[in-house]
Amino acid sequence: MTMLRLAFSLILCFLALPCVSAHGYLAYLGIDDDQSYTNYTGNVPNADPSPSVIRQVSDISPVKGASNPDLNCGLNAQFAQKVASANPGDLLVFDWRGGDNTNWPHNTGPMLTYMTSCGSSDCTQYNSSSSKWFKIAEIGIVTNATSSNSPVWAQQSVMNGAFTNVTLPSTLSPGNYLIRHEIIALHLATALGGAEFYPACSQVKVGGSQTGMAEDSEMVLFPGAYKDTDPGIYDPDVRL
Ligand SMILES: *[C@@H]1O[C@H](CO)[C@@H](O)[C@H](O)[C@H]1NC(C)=O
Ligand SMILES: *[C@@H]1O[C@H](CO)[C@@H](O)[C@H](O)[C@H]1NC(C)=O
Ligand SMILES: *[C@@H]1O[C@H](CO)[C@@H](O)[C@H](O)[C@H]1NC(C)=O
Ligand SMILES: [Cu+2]
Repeated sequence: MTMLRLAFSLILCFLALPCVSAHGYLAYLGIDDDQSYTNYTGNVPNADPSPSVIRQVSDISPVKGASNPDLNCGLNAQFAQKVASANPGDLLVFDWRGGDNTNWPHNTGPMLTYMTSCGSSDCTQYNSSSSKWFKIAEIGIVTNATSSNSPVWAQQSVMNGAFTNVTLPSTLSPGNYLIRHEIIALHLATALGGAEFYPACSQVKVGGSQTGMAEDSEMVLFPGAYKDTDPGIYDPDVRL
């Protein structure tokens, strides 16, 4: 960025709204099973909660610091009252928005999806702070997120207003699960501790009769999975 553009965006920052609300949250979760589509509404952070399948967070701001307990399910995440239904192989449709309900404001960094079992309970009172999570999807730099077809972070398409789609593993065992979808925004990751983590947890009951489950050695804790010094979390040369 040239000095002129830098100065200009700093001025815009002082004058314009987008700078104060340049964070966001998971506004909706869609589940597409090929026969029918259900769109579950999340709660605006810190608003009066309505029954939802998405755990409400207290602010649109990011979680900062890889050892922050809020890395688990987002800032001060609360239990949600409802549970979504899904089956192995269903499409999960994550709909992230900026705090003012406009497009997601960031375009730099990966997106990851983890799951954990709530055991025999239905997740509505399940505290996942010491849960073991397994990863079902991750996406970083892609070549088809924009019409130009040049390599960009997949997160660019979220900034452009697209959903982020993830397929539930086709072999997943039935049961009660939390799905933790996470955007990591790296635009400030040139400084140690600068990465912005946006985890969001949704409560689902998976049906079917599959038997697939992750091995213990494939599971991680949140916090625990990342370190502030990891190459993908602290990146002086991050591709902006
Ligand atoms: C869910 O519904 C809202 C309101 O109609 C819509 O704006 C949003 O795009 C939908 N999201 C998904 C993931 O289907
Ligand atoms: C889960 O447990 C942690 C650690 O005790 C606590 O800080 C957090 O508030 C609990 N979460 C909920 C939603 O009760
Ligand atoms: C994600 O899935 C939804 C619902 O099936 C679909 O409308 C949308 O086009 C998909 N988006 C992408 C980027 O594949
Ligand atoms: Cu932000």
